Amino acid sequence: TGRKFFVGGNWKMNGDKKSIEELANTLNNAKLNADTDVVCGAPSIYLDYARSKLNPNIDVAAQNCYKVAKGAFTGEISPAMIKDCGVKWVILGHSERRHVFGESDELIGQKVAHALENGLGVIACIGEKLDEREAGITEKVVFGQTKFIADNVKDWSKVVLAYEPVWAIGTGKTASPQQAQEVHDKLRQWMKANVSEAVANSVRIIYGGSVTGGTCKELASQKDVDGFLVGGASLKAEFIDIINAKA
Ligand code: G2H
Repeated sequence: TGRKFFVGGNWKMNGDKKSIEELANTLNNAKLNADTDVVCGAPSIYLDYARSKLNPNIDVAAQNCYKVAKGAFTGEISPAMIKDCGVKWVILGHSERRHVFGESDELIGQKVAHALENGLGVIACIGEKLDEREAGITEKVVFGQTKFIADNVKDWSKVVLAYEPVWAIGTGKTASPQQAQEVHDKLRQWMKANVSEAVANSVRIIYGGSVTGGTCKELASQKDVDGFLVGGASLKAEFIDIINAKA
């Protein structure tokens, strides 16, 4: 496909200095497929620490950021601060940000625009809830979320789209390879119709939701699955198998 495989870890609100150092040692000493981009999403307070412990071939991502550079926004961090810590990526629009913290499509779009303007790469997350899938509106939901992201992107080479069905997140219920492939294919068609054919062919669409060492290979073999965003399994040595899923 010409699209470089991309595997992101999303540590969520887990870990401490001791466990991050251990995980970094494990990843630093592992044989990682050189044809895969690897990014670890650390809690904001440990971004600097994670960056200092991981080898340079492993990138770090923030799990969120705000939509402006600085100011009176207690508790928030900006893309400029993330970059200042040597961190190149940010995860935006994760379902936990949307559904636990009530972030709107509009706010996520504004964050995407600001992060890109400030030179960060963006892992932009979308995904339907179980009731939406059961109501047959999966496409409508993910296309709608994608539009708010797409309207804020000029340079798609800095964006990775992460499809994460909410019903598969942290539930141990991975989407089947067919279910993932079907939505990824539809998203690529949407990109072709609404952005451009070139972007549709080059943008990486990664899958997230209970990916494990056991499920990653078959998912990775799907034509439009260009990598993963991994939560629980990214905290374990199993993450190495997922990085190396594309043989
Ligand atoms: C989905 C995923 C990582 P998990 O949120 O973003 O987490 O693999 O634990 O389902």
